[in-house]
Amino acid sequence: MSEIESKILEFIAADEYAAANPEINESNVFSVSTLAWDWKRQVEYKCKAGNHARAEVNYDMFRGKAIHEYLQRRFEREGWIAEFKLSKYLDDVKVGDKRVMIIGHVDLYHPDTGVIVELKSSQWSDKISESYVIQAGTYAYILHEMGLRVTNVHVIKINSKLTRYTLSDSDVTRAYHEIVTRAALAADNITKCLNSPKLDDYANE
Ligand SMILES: [Mn+2]
Repeated sequence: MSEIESKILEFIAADEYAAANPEINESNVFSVSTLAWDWKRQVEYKCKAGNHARAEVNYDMFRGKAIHEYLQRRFEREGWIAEFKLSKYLDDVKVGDKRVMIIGHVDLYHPDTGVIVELKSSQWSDKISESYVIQAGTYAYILHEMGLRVTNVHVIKINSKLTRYTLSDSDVTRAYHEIVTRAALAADNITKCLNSPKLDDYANE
């Protein structure tokens, strides 16, 4: 393999997220997007060793990253903030004796107008799924709680056509409460598995 091929593969496979957010490796730090997708996935990440192996070229993931970065770069020229990082401790949710922190990155946020955009690009459906609404709604809830302006919250699905869903206030509240519920379920299961000597058994539950 030539040097240039190695470099391209290395760039495609790079886990920039974990490099930029090392706290995600802590047992009590959960990702909003993972919880929104499936809280059991969050338990697996914390409880199952060696689950991070990926295919040499995960094309779907690369395609998603490329679409996000292209659009974010264009929006940034117009005053939007890309990958706006947020985090929040959940006082009543613990792994062992450590409070759980949820972290996330808003794809696009415009601080002057208060608009939030969550971009989605998976190809299997045009549908705006409930998990996308839960993710975007949680971001909106936390930004608002931080005292930042939040007016409109959109999920935009990019396929051969664009599909938009704009969240209602009740979507936002419901989303946040759903994430806290899921974080609590994940935390209980993670606490159990970390206290269990038989970590491998957990995968079959
Ligand atoms: Mn996104």
